[in-house]
Parts: sequence; structure tokens; C-alpha cells
Amino acid sequence: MSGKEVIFSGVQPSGDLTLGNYLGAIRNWVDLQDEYDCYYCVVDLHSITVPQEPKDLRRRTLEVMSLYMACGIDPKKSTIFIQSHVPEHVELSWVLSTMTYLGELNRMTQFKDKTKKNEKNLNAGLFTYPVLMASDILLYNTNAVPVGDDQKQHLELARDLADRFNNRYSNTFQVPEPLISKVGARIMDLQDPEKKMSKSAENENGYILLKDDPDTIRRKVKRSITDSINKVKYSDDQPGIKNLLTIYSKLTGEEIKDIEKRYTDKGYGEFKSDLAEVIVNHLSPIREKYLEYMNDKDYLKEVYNEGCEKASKVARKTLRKVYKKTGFMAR
Ligand code: ATP
Ligand code: LTN
Repeated sequence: MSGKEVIFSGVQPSGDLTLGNYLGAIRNWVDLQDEYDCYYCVVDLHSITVPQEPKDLRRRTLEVMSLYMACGIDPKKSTIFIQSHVPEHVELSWVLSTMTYLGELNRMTQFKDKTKKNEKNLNAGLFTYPVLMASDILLYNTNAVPVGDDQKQHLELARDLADRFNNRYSNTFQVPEPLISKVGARIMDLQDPEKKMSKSAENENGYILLKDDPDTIRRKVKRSITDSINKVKYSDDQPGIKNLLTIYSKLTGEEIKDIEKRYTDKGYGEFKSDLAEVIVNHLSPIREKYLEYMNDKDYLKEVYNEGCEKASKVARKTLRKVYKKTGFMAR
């Protein structure tokens, strides 16, 4: 073992990745690679909690992997793998589900939201989703989990389950910490700035995809909802502009107050068109690299096979310990 602390995170291949996924999660993963032992997973088992077309799911799994690498995740430094390739995730999930209270799952806001959206498919997987997520994290002795703000509640369950298992048996799991950035942990929908930007939103003008071409990005930014105050100001009374300023600042590294100052006497039109160029310039190289990776399926296979091998070794060791402590007979 490297002796470094462990980072684990994942994204579902349930749709095309958005600027929200990038700024809230993946971008923060890149900087952690040198200091930590990082596991970045494509969580395909989670994605089937809403119906998926099999061939789209296969394609998207590779797309998410390609985007990880295009955003700067280096498979030589980090372990990139596909969740369904490591069956220990499901096995641990079963054990932990017997230690999770129904009340805990009932309280989950993501479950409540998704229930509203999927009234025709209220499956048990949607309900037990956070237990599988806890298993992902706990299998790798994870110290910290970099995610967007919406995942805080799920992480609390992972921490509670680690504690519960450790107390019932003996010290087994590391209790993981959330790693959520202060600004940009919740990028909002461009058409409805009260909602988070989501890859499964109905209105495609509400999100920017990492693979959107420059003209699409310009069009979406131009059409984004603002207000009639006509002042570029970071204020809760102006949620649309606040969101655009957050995106601008996160992508350029410039302080929000400096951006505000520069646009004091300028209208929304100019601010939006400059922001569109900031986004285009930032995403263009990512898009190009993404397309290159998608054209090299052999390389992708090499990466996920190697990732699976590395992840499996750790996962197997943890699961063996768990089974033994639980009282299952050794083979
Ligand atoms: P869906 O909307 O289909 O439920 P999602 O867009 O939330 O999916 P996930 O795969 O569930 O995507 O999330 C991947 C990561 O991206 C998580 O760490 C999540 O917190 C983060 N994330 C998702 N949307 C945003 C957002 N709008 N702002 C910041 N972070 C986000
Ligand atoms: N539920 C997460 C995706 C996810 C995840 C994880 C994130 C599944 N397993 C483990 C961090 C660590 C989401 O973003 N919706």
C-alpha cells in the first residue's frame, strides 16, 4: 500500500455529463490525484435505478470514463474502474442493508425527489441506493469523498453505517469525510435557477453538457434566465446572475467581487457573451480529448481492466474481513 489517504468518488452513466457534474465533482478530483490514493468509479449499478436502454448504458459508461480522463484524471495516478466489474460492491451492500433502518432511507431527499419523477417505477433499488453508495465508499477504506452538495445526506449514512458496523463487531471501516467545495457545489439550472443543474432535466436549455459544441454553449448562455434588475451582482435576490457569476469564477479562478467590479457599468448581454467564451475556451480542449478517447476503445478497455484489477484486490480484502466478522463460514 502507498500509505496515502484514500479518496473515492463516482458518477452515474445515466445521461450526458453537465457543467454541474464537472464543477461540483470531477474538476475537484483532478487536484487530489498527487496527494491521495484515488478511486474514481463509473457507478453503472446505481444508474439502473431508473430505466436505461442497454446499448445506451454501455456507450455512456465509456463516455463517462473518457470524460474523466479528458478532464484530467490520469489512469497512471488514479484507479478508474466500472462498478459492476467489482461484485464486492453488491455483496457488501447486502450486509449493510441489514443494518440500515427503513426510517433512515425514508428521509433521503434524493429518494423523495426521484419518487416524484418516477411514479410509475417505484423500485426497491431507488430506495436502497444510498446503501450501495455506502458500500462503494467503505470497501476502499476511504478517508474523503469529493462530491456536490446534493450528496451530503448520502454520505452521512455511509458514516453512520461505518460506525454502526465498527461498534457492533470491531473496528473495520474507516469513517469517511465529505469533501464539498464552498463555492460551486451546487450549480443551478440555467432556465430555473432554483433547481440544481441536472443531466436528467427536461429542458435542455437548462444545462450545459461537457460535450456541447461552442454554438450550443453560446446559445444556452444567451438564453439563460436572469432578472430585470440589470446589475451584475452576486445576490440571493438575483439567483440567475448569482449562478452565472459562480460559473465564471469557478472556471477562471477570478474572485467574484472582481468580476462584479469589471461589469458594474455593463449590461447582462456583454457579461453573458464573455461568460459563453469562458465556458467555450474551458470546455473545448476537454471535448477534443473526449472524442479522441472515445475513438480508442482498446485503450479504454485496458484502463478499466487494470482499474478493476487494482480495485478488486482492496475490495476483496475488505469484504473477507466483513464476512468473517459477520459469522459467515470461510471456504
Ligand atoms: P441526475 O440528475 O441524473 O440524478 P446528476 O447530474 O446529479 O444525476 P450524478 O451522477 O448523480 O449526476 O452526480 C455526479 C456528481 O456530480 C455528484 O458528486 C454530484 O454531487 C455532482 N453534481 C451533480 N449535479 C451537480 C450540480 N448541479 N452542481 C454541483 N455538483 C453536481
Ligand atoms: N450517488 C452519487 C453517485 C455515487 C457516488 C458513490 C458518489 C455512487 N456511489 C460513491 C461518491 C461516492 C451521485 O452523485 N448521485
